Amino acid sequence: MSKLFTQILATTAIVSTLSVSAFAGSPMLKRVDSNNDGLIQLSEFKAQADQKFAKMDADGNGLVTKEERQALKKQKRETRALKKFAKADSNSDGSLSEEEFMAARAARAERMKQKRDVNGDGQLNQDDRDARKKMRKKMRKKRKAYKEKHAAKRIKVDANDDGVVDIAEHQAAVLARFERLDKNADRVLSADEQKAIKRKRSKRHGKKHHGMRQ
Ligand SMILES: [Ca+2]
Ligand SMILES: [Ca+2]
Ligand SMILES: [Ca+2]
Ligand SMILES: [Ca+2]
Repeated sequence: MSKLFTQILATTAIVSTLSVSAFAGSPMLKRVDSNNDGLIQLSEFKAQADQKFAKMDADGNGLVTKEERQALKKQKRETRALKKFAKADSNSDGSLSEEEFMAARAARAERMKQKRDVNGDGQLNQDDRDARKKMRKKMRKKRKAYKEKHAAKRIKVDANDDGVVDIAEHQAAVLARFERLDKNADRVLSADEQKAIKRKRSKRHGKKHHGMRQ
Protein backbone atom coordinates (compact mmCIF):
# COMPACT_ATOMS: atom_id res chain seq x y z
CA MET A 1 0.00 0.00 0.00
CA SER A 2 2.81 2.37 0.85
CA LYS A 3 4.14 1.95 -2.65
CA LEU A 4 0.95 3.35 -4.05
CA PHE A 5 1.16 6.30 -1.69
CA THR A 6 4.71 6.95 -2.82
CA GLN A 7 3.51 6.96 -6.38
CA ILE A 8 0.73 9.37 -5.64
CA LEU A 9 3.12 11.70 -3.88
CA ALA A 10 5.64 11.39 -6.70
CA THR A 11 3.01 12.32 -9.24
CA THR A 12 2.02 15.33 -7.18
CA ALA A 13 5.65 16.37 -7.05
CA ILE A 14 5.99 16.10 -10.80
CA VAL A 15 2.96 18.26 -11.37
CA SER A 16 4.33 20.98 -9.13
CA THR A 17 7.83 20.81 -10.59
CA LEU A 18 9.49 24.11 -11.27
CA SER A 19 12.23 24.43 -13.77
CA VAL A 20 15.59 24.84 -12.12
CA SER A 21 17.71 27.68 -13.36
CA ALA A 22 21.26 28.67 -12.57
CA PHE A 23 20.28 30.30 -9.32
CA ALA A 24 17.55 28.86 -7.20
CA GLY A 25 17.68 31.76 -4.75
CA SER A 26 20.05 32.90 -2.04
CA PRO A 27 21.05 29.48 -0.66
CA MET A 28 22.36 28.74 -4.13
CA LEU A 29 24.26 32.02 -4.26
CA LYS A 30 25.80 31.14 -0.92
CA ARG A 31 26.94 27.80 -2.22
CA VAL A 32 28.61 29.45 -5.20
CA ASP A 33 30.49 31.85 -2.93
CA SER A 34 33.05 29.28 -1.77
CA ASN A 35 35.46 31.77 -0.14
CA ASN A 36 32.56 33.35 1.73
CA ASP A 37 33.35 36.96 0.93
CA GLY A 38 29.79 37.74 -0.17
CA LEU A 39 30.98 38.22 -3.74
CA ILE A 40 30.93 35.82 -6.63
CA GLN A 41 34.21 35.73 -8.47
CA LEU A 42 34.38 34.47 -12.04
CA SER A 43 36.37 31.47 -10.79
CA GLU A 44 33.60 30.59 -8.32
CA PHE A 45 30.96 31.01 -10.98
CA LYS A 46 32.91 28.77 -13.34
CA ALA A 47 33.55 26.15 -10.67
CA GLN A 48 29.85 25.92 -9.92
CA ALA A 49 28.95 25.64 -13.59
CA ASP A 50 31.65 23.02 -14.19
CA GLN A 51 30.31 21.01 -11.30
CA LYS A 52 26.88 21.12 -12.86
CA PHE A 53 28.28 20.11 -16.23
CA ALA A 54 30.17 17.18 -14.70
CA LYS A 55 27.04 16.08 -12.91
CA MET A 56 25.06 16.13 -16.14
CA ASP A 57 27.80 14.34 -18.05
CA ALA A 58 26.97 11.00 -16.50
CA ASP A 59 29.38 8.92 -18.60
CA GLY A 60 32.15 11.50 -18.20
CA ASN A 61 33.02 11.76 -21.89
CA GLY A 62 33.03 15.55 -21.86
CA LEU A 63 29.79 15.80 -23.82
CA VAL A 64 26.34 16.41 -22.41
CA THR A 65 23.71 14.76 -24.52
CA LYS A 66 20.00 15.41 -24.48
CA GLU A 67 19.47 12.08 -22.74
CA GLU A 68 21.91 13.05 -20.00
CA ARG A 69 20.14 16.35 -19.47
CA GLN A 70 16.80 14.60 -19.23
CA ALA A 71 18.15 11.95 -16.85
CA LEU A 72 19.34 14.61 -14.44
CA LYS A 73 15.98 16.34 -14.56
CA LYS A 74 14.30 13.07 -13.79
CA GLN A 75 16.66 12.48 -10.90
CA LYS A 76 15.85 15.88 -9.47
CA ARG A 77 12.16 15.14 -9.70
CA GLU A 78 12.67 11.90 -7.85
CA THR A 79 14.68 13.59 -5.13
CA ARG A 80 11.87 16.07 -4.64
CA ALA A 81 9.32 13.27 -4.49
CA LEU A 82 11.43 11.45 -1.89
CA LYS A 83 11.69 14.60 0.18
CA LYS A 84 7.95 14.95 0.09
CA PHE A 85 7.59 11.34 1.10
CA ALA A 86 10.03 11.78 4.00
CA LYS A 87 8.04 14.76 5.21
CA ALA A 88 4.81 12.76 5.21
CA ASP A 89 6.50 9.78 6.86
CA SER A 90 6.38 11.35 10.30
CA ASN A 91 7.76 8.42 12.27
CA SER A 92 10.46 7.84 9.63
CA ASP A 93 9.92 4.11 9.32
CA GLY A 94 10.23 4.28 5.56
CA SER A 95 6.60 3.64 4.79
CA LEU A 96 3.45 5.66 4.94
CA SER A 97 0.68 4.41 7.16
CA GLU A 98 -2.81 5.29 6.16
CA GLU A 99 -2.82 7.79 8.99
CA GLU A 100 0.32 9.51 7.76
CA PHE A 101 -1.02 9.56 4.25
CA MET A 102 -4.28 11.09 5.34
CA ALA A 103 -2.44 13.66 7.46
CA ALA A 104 -0.28 14.68 4.51
CA ARG A 105 -3.32 14.91 2.32
CA ALA A 106 -5.17 17.03 4.88
CA ALA A 107 -2.18 19.34 5.22
CA ARG A 108 -2.07 19.72 1.46
CA ALA A 109 -5.79 20.39 1.30
CA GLU A 110 -5.40 23.03 3.99
CA ARG A 111 -2.57 24.71 2.07
CA MET A 112 -4.65 24.69 -1.09
CA LYS A 113 -7.60 26.13 0.73
CA GLN A 114 -5.50 28.96 2.09
CA LYS A 115 -4.12 29.61 -1.34
CA ARG A 116 -7.58 29.67 -2.86
CA ASP A 117 -9.04 31.90 -0.18
CA VAL A 118 -7.59 35.00 -1.78
CA ASN A 119 -9.40 37.55 0.35
CA GLY A 120 -8.67 35.56 3.50
CA ASP A 121 -12.20 35.51 4.91
CA GLY A 122 -12.10 31.77 5.54
CA GLN A 123 -14.69 31.09 2.85
CA LEU A 124 -14.21 29.91 -0.66
CA ASN A 125 -16.61 31.66 -2.96
CA GLN A 126 -16.94 33.20 -6.38
CA ASP A 127 -14.91 36.25 -5.34
CA ASP A 128 -11.93 34.06 -4.62
CA ARG A 129 -12.35 32.16 -7.85
CA ASP A 130 -12.54 35.38 -9.83
CA ALA A 131 -9.52 36.79 -8.06
CA ARG A 132 -7.52 33.63 -8.74
CA LYS A 133 -8.53 33.65 -12.36
CA LYS A 134 -7.40 37.24 -12.67
CA MET A 135 -4.13 36.47 -10.92
CA ARG A 136 -3.43 33.53 -13.20
CA LYS A 137 -4.18 35.55 -16.28
CA LYS A 138 -1.88 38.30 -15.13
CA MET A 139 0.89 35.85 -14.41
CA ARG A 140 0.52 34.13 -17.75
CA LYS A 141 0.75 37.47 -19.48
CA LYS A 142 3.81 38.42 -17.49
CA ARG A 143 5.55 35.17 -18.25
CA LYS A 144 4.75 35.38 -21.92
CA ALA A 145 6.08 38.92 -22.08
CA TYR A 146 9.25 37.84 -20.32
CA LYS A 147 9.73 34.90 -22.64
CA GLU A 148 9.30 36.99 -25.75
CA LYS A 149 11.57 39.71 -24.51
CA HIS A 150 14.31 37.29 -23.62
CA ALA A 151 14.04 34.79 -26.43
CA ALA A 152 16.17 36.96 -28.65
CA LYS A 153 18.79 37.55 -25.97
CA ARG A 154 18.95 33.95 -24.92
CA ILE A 155 22.43 32.52 -24.62
CA LYS A 156 22.66 29.54 -26.89
CA VAL A 157 24.62 26.78 -25.23
CA ASP A 158 24.64 24.28 -28.10
CA ALA A 159 26.28 26.71 -30.51
CA ASN A 160 26.70 24.30 -33.43
CA ASP A 161 23.22 22.83 -33.03
CA ASP A 162 24.30 19.21 -32.96
CA GLY A 163 22.15 18.41 -29.91
CA VAL A 164 25.22 17.87 -27.75
CA VAL A 165 26.98 20.33 -25.46
CA ASP A 166 30.74 19.95 -25.47
CA ILE A 167 33.14 21.54 -23.00
CA ALA A 168 34.04 24.44 -25.27
CA GLU A 169 30.35 25.28 -25.77
CA HIS A 170 29.75 24.95 -22.06
CA GLN A 171 32.65 27.26 -21.18
CA ALA A 172 31.64 29.87 -23.74
CA ALA A 173 28.06 29.89 -22.45
CA VAL A 174 29.18 30.18 -18.83
CA LEU A 175 31.41 33.12 -19.65
CA ALA A 176 28.64 34.80 -21.64
CA ARG A 177 26.23 34.30 -18.77
CA PHE A 178 28.69 35.72 -16.26
CA GLU A 179 29.46 38.73 -18.43
CA ARG A 180 25.78 39.48 -18.75
CA LEU A 181 25.37 39.46 -14.98
CA ASP A 182 28.57 41.38 -14.31
CA LYS A 183 27.24 44.79 -15.27
CA ASN A 184 30.39 46.78 -14.44
CA ALA A 185 32.69 44.13 -15.96
CA ASP A 186 35.01 43.83 -12.97
CA ARG A 187 34.81 40.02 -13.07
CA VAL A 188 33.09 39.95 -9.70
CA LEU A 189 29.38 39.76 -8.97
CA SER A 190 28.77 42.30 -6.23
CA ALA A 191 25.86 42.18 -3.80
CA ASP A 192 23.91 44.50 -6.09
CA GLU A 193 24.59 42.39 -9.13
CA GLN A 194 23.51 39.30 -7.20
CA LYS A 195 20.33 41.06 -6.16
CA ALA A 196 19.60 41.76 -9.79
CA ILE A 197 19.80 38.02 -10.47
CA LYS A 198 17.21 37.32 -7.82
CA ARG A 199 14.99 40.10 -9.08
CA LYS A 200 15.19 38.80 -12.60
CA ARG A 201 14.34 35.36 -11.42
CA SER A 202 11.21 36.38 -9.54
CA LYS A 203 10.15 38.42 -12.55
CA ARG A 204 10.45 35.39 -14.76
CA HIS A 205 8.28 33.27 -12.53
CA GLY A 206 5.71 35.88 -11.82
CA LYS A 207 5.58 37.14 -8.26
CA LYS A 208 5.20 33.82 -6.53
CA HIS A 209 6.15 30.28 -7.46
CA HIS A 210 2.82 28.69 -8.10
CA GLY A 211 4.22 25.61 -9.70
CA MET A 212 2.40 26.25 -12.93
CA ARG A 213 5.44 26.52 -15.12
CA GLN A 214 5.63 23.62 -17.49
CA1 LIG B 1 33.39 34.72 -3.31
CA1 LIG C 1 28.30 12.40 -21.68
CA1 LIG D 1 27.11 21.26 -29.75
CA1 LIG E 1 30.71 43.30 -11.13
